[in-house]
Parts: sequence; structure tokens; C-alpha cells
Amino acid sequence: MLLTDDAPTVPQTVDPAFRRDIIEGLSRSPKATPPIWFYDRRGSELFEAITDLPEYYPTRTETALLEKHGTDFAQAVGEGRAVVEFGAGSSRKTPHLLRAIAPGAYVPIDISGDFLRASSATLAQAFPDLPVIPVEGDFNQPLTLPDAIRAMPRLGFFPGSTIGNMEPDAAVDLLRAMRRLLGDGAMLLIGMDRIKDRDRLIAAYDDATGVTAAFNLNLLTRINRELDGDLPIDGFAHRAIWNDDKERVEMHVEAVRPLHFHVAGESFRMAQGETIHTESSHKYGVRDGRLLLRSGGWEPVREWTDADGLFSLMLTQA
Ligand code: AVI
Repeated sequence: MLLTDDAPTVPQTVDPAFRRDIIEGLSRSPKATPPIWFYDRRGSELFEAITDLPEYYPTRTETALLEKHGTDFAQAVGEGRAVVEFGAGSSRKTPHLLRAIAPGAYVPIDISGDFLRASSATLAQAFPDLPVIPVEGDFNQPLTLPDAIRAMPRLGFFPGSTIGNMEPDAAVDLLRAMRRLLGDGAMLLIGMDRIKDRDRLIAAYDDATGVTAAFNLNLLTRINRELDGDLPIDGFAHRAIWNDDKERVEMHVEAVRPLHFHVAGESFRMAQGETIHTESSHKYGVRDGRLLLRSGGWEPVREWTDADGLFSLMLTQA
């Protein structure tokens, strides 16, 4: 059952925050842009394609954990909770959780409205008795939950190790905001990608067929389209590097020749070899992960990890 929330939807015009973030990011040294702007329609489709790549182990591994431990989740979480999913995307992993725990409602939150509406409709068909109430918005900004779940205990669901795309201080702020939004008695089930062999990590972010490269470079196409830019896409190359000091994979787009381009009326130059840092994907050790969650106001209750220790699902409580 697909219900619509009364909250206003994000207008289809250019988001002023996109313009601000990109101009600020290109003006800074070194250049860096926030990863949330990858996800226009094409970017969301490319990300879905990434999740099917043989090199990209996180989605497969996390999905297997969700499939395998349904009985554990049901025991630990109980029935009737409103499941609030942050950054729901295509919600492909969600059915495993919903089937296991008999929730009271499902509230997917996503910044990409078209994608959210389509995936919510598919999910509502698969669960005809479950109220599905999509909320279009940026979960990094203050949000209001739909009235329909006011009386229900909540389970936050934040899969995919999206928490890793935040700097640790921003990750703590977000966890605290989730804690405030979901309220006392809430639980949070969160996916965390583990530190592992460097080659395996790099391959996951620089796949042989170039899907991740297309995902990274699509940001430049989006800038050209939405911010009246003239970045020469063929002047950039996708780069993925492991930053051991910060325990993260970084994605960059690197200028392959000296470049001069314009965005929203501003002029920018890049030297050959200079990069725009487009994403960080932090990986967490077991103890670091627990510490991060505690700092964000969530006490770890249980965790499930695959046999190779690639990825963990952590259940926490407020
Ligand atoms: C969404 N996020 C968790 C992905 C990650 O693994 O950091 C985004 C991604 N970037 C490149 N490949 C996947």
C-alpha cells in the first residue's frame, strides 16, 4: 500500500545547494566535491550497476547477511516497528529485512525523487498490507517523519556502508541526528565495510568494465548540464586510491592535460595531474566501528559478519 507524505517535494529546478557545493568545491585547494551530488537519475542507475559488479563485494555480502540472519533480526528487533531507511535508493535489500521482522510501516528516505517513487511503488506491490510512505529529501538535513508512524517504535536502516562516505566527524553528527529523529527506544541496523586487502579495495572502486569510472565522470556531465558548465569530459580520468593514513578509498577525477573551464559563470583552471576529490569511502575495523556508533549515541547490541570478514551489519540501540 503506497501512501504519500504531505511534506513538500524537492522542486525539479537546479538545487541552489548543488551550485554552492560545486562552486565552493572547485574553488578550494585541493578541489573536492561532496559525493551526494553523484546521484542524479543517471548516477543512481550507474550506482545500481556498480552493485552488480563482480569486484564490488559490499552489496552482495551485505545482502547475503540480510538473507541469512532474518530469524536473529526478528528476535532482536520484535514486531511492529516502523522501518525508516536512510538513502533507500532502489531498496533492493529491504525486502529481506521486511520479510523477517513484520514491521508496522516502511518509510524510505531518498534525495532522488523519481527513483524513490519508482522503487516505493515496486515495494508496495510486493508488500500489499504494509504502509509504504516515501519521504523525498536529504537525510543530512533536518527531516520530519510522517504522522502515520508517530505511535510506532522505530528501526533505522542504513545499509550499504553509506556511513563510510562521510568524514568521521560528519558521520557522528549524522548518527546523532538519526538518534534524535528516531527517538527513544529506537534501534538502528547499519552496514559497515571493513578494512581489508588493498588490491581488493581498489578493484571494487576501479572495476575492469569502467562502470565506476562512468559513475565518477557522470558528476562532470551533471555539472555541465545543470550548472551551465563546459568541463571537457575527455580531459578527465577516473582514479581510485587507498589512503592508508585515513583508512579510506578515495575517488578522484584527474586532469589529463591542463584545463580551463567554466561553471555557473565562474572560471576554473586545473594543471595536468591535478584532481577533484569526489568521494571518500571510509573502512572501519571492528573496534573503530563500535566507537563511531557509540560516539553517535548508539550502543551496539549485536553484529553479523561474513566468513571472510569483508562486511558487517551492526544492530544498535538508542
Ligand atoms: C554509496 N556508497 C556506500 C558507495 C561506496 O562504496 O562508497 C558509493 C560508491 N562509490 C563508488 N562505488 C560505490
